[in-house]
Amino acid sequence: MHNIHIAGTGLWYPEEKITNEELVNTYNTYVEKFNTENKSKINDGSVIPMEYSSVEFIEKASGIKSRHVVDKEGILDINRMMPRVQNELEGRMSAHVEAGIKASLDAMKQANVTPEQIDGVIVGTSHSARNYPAIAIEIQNELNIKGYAYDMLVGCSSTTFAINNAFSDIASGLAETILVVNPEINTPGVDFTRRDNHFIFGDGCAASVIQKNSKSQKAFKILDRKLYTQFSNNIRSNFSYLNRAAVDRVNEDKLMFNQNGRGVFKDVCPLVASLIKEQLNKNNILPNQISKFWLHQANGKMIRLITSKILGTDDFPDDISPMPIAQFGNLASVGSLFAFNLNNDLNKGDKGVICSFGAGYSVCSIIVEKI
Ligand code: CO8
Repeated sequence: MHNIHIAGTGLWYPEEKITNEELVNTYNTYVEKFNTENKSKINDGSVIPMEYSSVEFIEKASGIKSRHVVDKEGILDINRMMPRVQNELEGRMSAHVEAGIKASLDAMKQANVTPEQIDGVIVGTSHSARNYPAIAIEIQNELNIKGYAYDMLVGCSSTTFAINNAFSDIASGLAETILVVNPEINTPGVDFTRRDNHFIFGDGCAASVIQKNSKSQKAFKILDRKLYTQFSNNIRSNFSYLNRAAVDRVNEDKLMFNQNGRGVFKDVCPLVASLIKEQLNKNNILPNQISKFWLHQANGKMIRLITSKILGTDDFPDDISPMPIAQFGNLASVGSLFAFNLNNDLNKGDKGVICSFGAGYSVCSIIVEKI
């Protein structure tokens, strides 16, 4: 039997925050400008008028009320509609590394570990900031950690898949303590001129220390992991190094995040609920013995629906499945870890499920127990 723990977790998010009102106000001003500038083409039918967004729609459809972002001014500037960020050039620290270090220091403090005790660093994220050198190696270098480091990409399941890799490395004897870091600087990839996408994502980063025989007060034992993938184009980014040489070159904006939100909702809710139910069953745990479901934060309705399918009832308190999505929006792969970090004050023996799901499709569910 392995005693492998989530010894501590840490978060970082930008101070700047955009409310739905601010976002919709900018978007609707942009729409008004577009429709005015294209009035004659709209009238002769050659251009389709843009439609207005609304605060009511956003809150009802997603449960999102605000999101923290790396650059509020750039996103709300109707002549820009995107954050101002810098290229990942040598000579200055990567924004992903900076975010990663802040979350890591928080996690290491909670786990009560020093850099010398860490054997490796795994970065899991839905977006690679660059192809190489790995962001994880830069973090390893900045924190003076020995051993090895690498990056991995599994869409919105990158955080839990990375925790899973850390567990496997420890279980196989390769390491005793691994730092998992998950920067999710999403807003540079969002097309804020698209009504169906402009409200979804925020920026943030989480880190966790996965350790054999942790003595940390905050430690949770990892009881079981379940991983599942199934190919789908319903959440897709075609942005790639191939783009510059492509003979069928298209506008970069069209290559960024794209999704069929309805399709994702329909496919993923039953899939995740049945995977978690199977996993609990295999571990002889009843759904009502789970104190918390820390689920991927893509949509409030989705979180409630999945929880009700697992519990077999609609009648459960909201705090069983915490929803930091209201404040942070969709944080891609770190949503479930934000939910975990902000709501894990449990008693010894209490059990919970950390589960991410998203692009791929990819799902990773981890059952934990407070020690
Ligand atoms: N304001 C007003 N009306 C709107 C708006 C808006 N902003 N947007 C759409 N509408 C309209 C539509 O046009 C539509 O009108 P009509 O009925 O006349 O056609 C109507 O409202 C309903 O639209 P939808 O069917 O699209 O609305 P939904 O109720 O389905 O809600 C959601 C849309 C919120 C997107 C919902 O479908 C959802 O959350 N689905 C799940 C999506 C999901 O889980 N995605 C995972 C993504 S995260 C991930 O995997 C990692 C990706 C990597 C990160 C990328 C960062 C850039």
